[in-house]
Amino acid sequence: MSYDKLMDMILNSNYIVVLSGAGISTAADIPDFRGPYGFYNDPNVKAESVFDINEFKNDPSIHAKHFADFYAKMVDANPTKGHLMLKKIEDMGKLKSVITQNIDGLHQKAGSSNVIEVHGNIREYVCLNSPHHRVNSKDIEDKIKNGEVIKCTECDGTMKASIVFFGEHVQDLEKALTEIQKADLILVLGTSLTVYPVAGLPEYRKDHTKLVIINDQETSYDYDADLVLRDKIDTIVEKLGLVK
Ligand code: CNA
Repeated sequence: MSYDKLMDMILNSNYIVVLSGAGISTAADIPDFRGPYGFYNDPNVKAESVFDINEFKNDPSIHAKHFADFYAKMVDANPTKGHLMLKKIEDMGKLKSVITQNIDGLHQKAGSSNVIEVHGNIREYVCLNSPHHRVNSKDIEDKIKNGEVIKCTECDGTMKASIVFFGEHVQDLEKALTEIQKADLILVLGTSLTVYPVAGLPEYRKDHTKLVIINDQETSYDYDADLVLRDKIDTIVEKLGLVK
């Protein structure tokens, strides 16, 4: 019944905007943060500090050590059925943009054309001394996968992946907000909606805009949604039948 309702909502919309999180990529074997098998539930990792900019400046080796495996998983992953379904909805002329908190690049790998990466991405490393000192991650991949701290070849500063750490500003927030305000349907997929300011973006939607939340755990915005599907994303894909 809810799946039929979701399908109707998709078919009756003309400007769908997606807000995605780590949960859309768990089926590609990339752990999320707050799900039951997430990074935050790993007793061997002090997860909060691994992605904290002040901790990183203090001692980048802790981040480098823990990021190695995570990076390898992301860079070698293929898009999930969830990513492919979104591309399909774009091809139907319905979906106009994907705002993602993810850094793994899988929406682009699936072919989505308008992806707003509010938490950055892993494609480049940037020097802490100068935003102009950049290197393509592919060129230093062995070092990243070995858990080494990356040093800038221009000034010997410390480099970090161009992802947004806790304590840093999110990227393209204005662009994301503009999309939210253009939307007639917002699909939120695989995010715990706990990381701000991105979690609050759907609150800025227009009065007529419908909100759907698809997540296997409860979120604090469920009360505000027109439809909540507390399922695995793969289950939704299967029920909608848009991707085999
Ligand atoms: P989160 O806080 O870990 O939440 C993910 C949510 O998805 C949880 O509520 C899970 O229960 C749910 N979930 C997991 N798998 C599925 C599934 N198959 N179907 C349905 N629901 C599922 O992650 P958020 O994205 O909300 O938090 C934002 C952080 C996480 C951003 O800064 C990201 O950069 C960061 N992150 C990104 C990746 C990635 O790029 N793949 C991976 C891990 C963390």
